[in-house]
Amino acid sequence: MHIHKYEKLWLIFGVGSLILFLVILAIGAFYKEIHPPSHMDTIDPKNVQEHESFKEENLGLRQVGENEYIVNVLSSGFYYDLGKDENDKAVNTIRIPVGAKVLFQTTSTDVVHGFQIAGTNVNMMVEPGHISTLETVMQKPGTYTLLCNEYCGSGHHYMAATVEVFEP
Ligand SMILES: [Cu+2]
Repeated sequence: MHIHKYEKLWLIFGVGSLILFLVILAIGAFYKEIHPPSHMDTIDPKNVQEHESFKEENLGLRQVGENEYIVNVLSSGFYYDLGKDENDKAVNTIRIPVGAKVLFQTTSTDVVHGFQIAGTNVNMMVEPGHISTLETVMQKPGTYTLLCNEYCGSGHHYMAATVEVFEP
């Protein structure tokens, strides 16, 4: 069968761009580990304390294995509740050793918020009634900002916390 030269070029271009698209998708999914956040678990947004993970004493950073951590966070206007320290002060900085496996769990008690740790692959939408979870490995040491990237009201720009990834 004879295919015209231009038709051949278009076919190569079409198939080539499809392959390029799939390669970019695969790099994002498997190498950079960017996945859509899970919204499988539901919760009553007016009574989040009823859920084990969001009881006051379970908020913030907890070590659950040799190099494994869970971070439970309540997102609400305009503040990330990371629990309290030993002096009963609200925690605004969490420190995680580099290379640690961390499971972030968060939910909202009011409106939709964002949960992004700038410079990492942690980026979730936080919806009232749903528990957003994301597991990641903190790869690079540094000081990162956890911030809200969904406009949630007049104090939106105050909604931030700090994540320090340190060399143990
Ligand atoms: Cu916001």
